[in-house]
Amino acid sequence: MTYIVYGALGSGSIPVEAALTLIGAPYRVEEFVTYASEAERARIAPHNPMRQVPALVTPEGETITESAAILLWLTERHPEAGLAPPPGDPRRGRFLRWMAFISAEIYALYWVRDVPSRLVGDDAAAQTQIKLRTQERIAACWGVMESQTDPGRFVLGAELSVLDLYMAVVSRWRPLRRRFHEVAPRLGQVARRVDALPELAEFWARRFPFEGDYMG
Ligand SMILES: N[C@@H](CCC(=O)N[C@@H](CS)C(=O)NCC(=O)O)C(=O)O
Repeated sequence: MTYIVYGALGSGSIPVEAALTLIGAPYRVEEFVTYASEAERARIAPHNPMRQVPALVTPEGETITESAAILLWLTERHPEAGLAPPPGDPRRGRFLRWMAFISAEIYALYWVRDVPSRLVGDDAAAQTQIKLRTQERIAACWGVMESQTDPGRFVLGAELSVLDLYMAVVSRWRPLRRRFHEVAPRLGQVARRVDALPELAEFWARRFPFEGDYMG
């Protein structure tokens, strides 16, 4: 019954690993630092042809890719953990909306941002523009989410869900948290609460420590 997570420190596997930690399910991580090198991307290709982390191998041996799909699947498999409003719950639409939004509108931009030459080749000026414009787009998306949600203790209200884990991790990437707090102050408060969850303290310290320039 052990899950395998293909992941990397500080990457999109972190919300998946955090969810498994809260669920209390046994899992092990196989490290593929795909954002760091072509060699690592080649190494993960047999598991995920998109050459990305995260991927999850279920206890039945199925491999699931796409962070949002993995998180949703885990909430369905482990409803007792209460990490998502169930189908029929009035919060369900909002939950699905923002899970898809973070995945499609924000996370997807990092494929370009991390390696701008993928779209513009060796043109250094164009690469700089891509970095700047994706950064602005990401900040604008967080601003949209801020304006369209009414967070309480967590994004959907009183209860923690995988949406909070997803947002807390992705908002630590560029343009980094300081900017995130500027454009999304209420969501920023939620992110701070997720950072401070006692049940994840050891996990954060090990897999995504609060050091370096994450605040920006
Ligand atoms: N749509 C994917 C995106 C995954 C992704 O971009 N992962 C990054 C690490 S955070 C990666 O592996 N990047 C290497 C690459 O795209 O070449 C998901 O949501 O899981």
